Amino acid sequence: MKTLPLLTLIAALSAGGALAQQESMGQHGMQTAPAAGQKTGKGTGLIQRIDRERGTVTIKHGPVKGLNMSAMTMSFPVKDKAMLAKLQPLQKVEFALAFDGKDYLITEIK
Ligand SMILES: [Cu+2]
Repeated sequence: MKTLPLLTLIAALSAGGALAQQESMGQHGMQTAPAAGQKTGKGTGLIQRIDRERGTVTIKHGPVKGLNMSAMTMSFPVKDKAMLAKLQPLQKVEFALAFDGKDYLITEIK
């Protein structure tokens, strides 16, 4: 039975290989497909307040198409605090909004 350890090793290696392949495919799928329930929309509005520390911006916005949101004033977190650098209160902006089923996130604002 000298060959048994070798066969066991080959079996383990090929099983590990198949697993690694599955994992990389799974990661690939996660990167390309949007998260379940993810929706996006675009809106325009007027900036009311900017919180550079928290990374949020309060916008008096019109209806947001794609997200079923009517006109209102609300605060949104931004994807990257650096996005707030050039914004000023009372500035008119266009923004892209993502909703993951729970939270809103501004992914683009100008
Ligand atoms: Cu709103």
